[in-house]
Amino acid sequence: ADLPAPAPRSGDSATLAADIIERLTYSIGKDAKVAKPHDWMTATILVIRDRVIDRWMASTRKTYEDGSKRVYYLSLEFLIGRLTRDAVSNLEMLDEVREALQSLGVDFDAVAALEPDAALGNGGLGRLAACFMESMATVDIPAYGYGIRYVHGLFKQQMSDGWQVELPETWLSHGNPWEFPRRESAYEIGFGGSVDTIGNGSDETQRCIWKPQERMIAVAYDTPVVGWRAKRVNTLRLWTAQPIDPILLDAFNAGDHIGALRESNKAEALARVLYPADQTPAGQELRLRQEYFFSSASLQDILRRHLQQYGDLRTLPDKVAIQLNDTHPAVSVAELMRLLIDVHRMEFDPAWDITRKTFSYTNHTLLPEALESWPVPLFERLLPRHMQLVYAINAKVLRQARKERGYDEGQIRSVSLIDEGGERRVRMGNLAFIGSHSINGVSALHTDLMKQTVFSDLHGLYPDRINNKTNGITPRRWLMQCNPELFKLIREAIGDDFMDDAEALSALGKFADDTEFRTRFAAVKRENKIKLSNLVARRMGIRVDPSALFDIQIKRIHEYKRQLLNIIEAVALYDQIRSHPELDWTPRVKFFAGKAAPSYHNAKLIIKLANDIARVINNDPSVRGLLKIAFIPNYNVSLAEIMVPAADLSEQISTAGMEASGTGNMKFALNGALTIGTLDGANVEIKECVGDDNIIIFGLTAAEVAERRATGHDPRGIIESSPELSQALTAIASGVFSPDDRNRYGDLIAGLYDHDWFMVAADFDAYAQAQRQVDSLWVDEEAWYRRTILNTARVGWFSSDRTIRQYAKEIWKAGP
Ligand code: DL6
Repeated sequence: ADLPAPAPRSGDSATLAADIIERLTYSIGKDAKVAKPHDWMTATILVIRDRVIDRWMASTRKTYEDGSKRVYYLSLEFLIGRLTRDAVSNLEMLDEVREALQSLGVDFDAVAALEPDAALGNGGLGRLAACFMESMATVDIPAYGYGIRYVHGLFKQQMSDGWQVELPETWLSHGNPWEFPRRESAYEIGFGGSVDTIGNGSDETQRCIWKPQERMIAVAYDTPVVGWRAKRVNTLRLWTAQPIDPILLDAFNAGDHIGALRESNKAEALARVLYPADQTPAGQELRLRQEYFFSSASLQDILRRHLQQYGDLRTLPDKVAIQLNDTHPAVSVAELMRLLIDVHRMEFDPAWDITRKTFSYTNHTLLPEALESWPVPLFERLLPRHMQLVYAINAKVLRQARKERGYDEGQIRSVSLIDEGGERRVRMGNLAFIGSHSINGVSALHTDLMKQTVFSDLHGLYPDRINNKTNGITPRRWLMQCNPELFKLIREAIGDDFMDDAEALSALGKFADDTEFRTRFAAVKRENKIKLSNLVARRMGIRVDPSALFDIQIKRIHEYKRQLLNIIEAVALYDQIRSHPELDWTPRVKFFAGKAAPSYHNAKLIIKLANDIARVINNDPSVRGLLKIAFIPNYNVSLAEIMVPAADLSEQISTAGMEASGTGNMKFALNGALTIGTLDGANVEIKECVGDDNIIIFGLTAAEVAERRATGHDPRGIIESSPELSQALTAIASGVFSPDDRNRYGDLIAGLYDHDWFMVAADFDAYAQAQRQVDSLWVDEEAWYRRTILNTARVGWFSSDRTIRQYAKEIWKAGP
């Protein structure tokens, strides 16, 4: 029967205000007179959510009706941050919501700031997934994000005497008004047990029945993701794990009260914590369980939806595209094969054909230590049926490699799904590659290196599969929302086109030579710098001068990202300022923020070093405030939203060849910062867009780094021939900055003399020189702002809308 549809909710401020009061009363049960700030936040979110729901249902209905292809983005990480401002702004209701709350005596910004950051990711990979979700809705692609609803997102970072201390993150402690539990969308997930074989055909035709020893239920929680101008609302579906039997009553009645909750605890442990490792292997059984759990739940959900609408799995690749975000969901390849063959009774070959046509895989790192692999015995114990399928797929591929390509034993070893060197391991990168029709890198350089290095033999076998999709960022969050004053200024200058097409920012180029515009651009930057200055004063008691050059490096702490290079340069500069007080030094504040993986010793030591050095330099009167250092604790998306608009200089200084893309580099350039960087990741393409005069490039190229590593280089010689560098290193190593423990940095610095794997010593002089070039550019204020305006004008191409359109057209064959 035709059921009456509710009237869409109005967005005028009077209705919004009345609805907020209604929610406060009837959903939260609070009188406005006694409502706490959190109550206002929840009521406001519920009212905004209603406006989102109207469009959400319309989007879902439309996809059913027109039979469009759906895209599924499988990612173990979604680094979302706060959602409310995003949603309100994309609904274009910011002024109305602000007004509505104001009429109730409540400040919107204060309410929005209460929302916890959803930190369900470690860094770039997770933030990219969040930008992609927003862009998929914006460019009108029917899409679902699938992941895990971690109870504890990425740990909170505190500093204790300059050392990183990790505390649990509790984003759900006040509930999450954005999400909808979907108890009906529940799937059984198995682990362990044995496989019964029926029939006696070849490996590929036998029917197998997996009898898992352990089972649990995956239950969905849905969060709507609103695209720009609310054209479409997509779904982020996160899984939580529940036991099949919440309590083992027999055990309980027998007095074993703890044992009675065994199943329940085991299930809940699975989705409890996000693995905090970034680019380092999380070699834990729980991690493999998480990967399989969310892959299986998502695939069962996808197949159910497809069957319900189309009734035939053979059309899966026509209607479904599944993107594997890195190798974390790679076990999906084996799981889809299992579901097609064992559950839906398909033969191996057609199942394999469907699998490959459905999956595509994005690689996000070339670091060998971050390429996932699992010990065969562990994989076999947890997923015995999948192990059989991995062997069957492997046999097929290796046969083809030998026969069709004449691969020799070395090449066979390299393309195999099983790493036979030492302990036998299942290679998840090879599984994702072999099971996909498209494998993409995330910047032009990274994609080339993928072809030449990790996947060279697989590329030889399947030369059409590797392609590039340079990363992007959503300009809504990373310009409109985080930098409202700059957004307003741009809009006044060039009109609204850039709001729907970031590349239209190019019209701003002509304002680079307009003195009045430059002055206003500089004034906006100054206001943003004042905000950041206030934040460091408030949180850390460090006073900084907003007219100094704000030099910012924010990202995970990793040796290849070379925060150490930046810190050593600060020490060298400190020496120079003291030795030459007569010179005209550019006042500079070096800001750092970022988390280190809890088990990553050197990364944590680098944080301590930054703090040790900051203490000495910030308190040395002979520096006269010309150099200050602030390591701001607990970096997250919300902090980035304050730091990015305040930057004059963006530090993108990774060892060339090691940063797959970077996305911070794009955010800073869009907000009018100049980049100092190596020819690494997307820096290469940023340089092409902004022009050589508007970026400061230094250091070894990826090819030169590879060459030095292959032929060996002499860091000791390099250090000894650079007085600035050797003086800085000697000071650090001898304990000048760590009088309480003079040997603290001995080993860290010795590593630079001995091998310098990350080319810190090798690039030091070039970096220091580039920094002095920055100083001299800074002096000419007009020319500086001319350059920064050109950065903003020329990086519209790095919008994730562009990236998503490329995925849609070239990989998924989906969307308008
Ligand atoms: O593609 C997103 C992002 C890149 O911008 C960074 O350059 C890259 O380091 C990061 N990769 C990872 C890999 N983690 N794992 N596995 O986070 O991806």
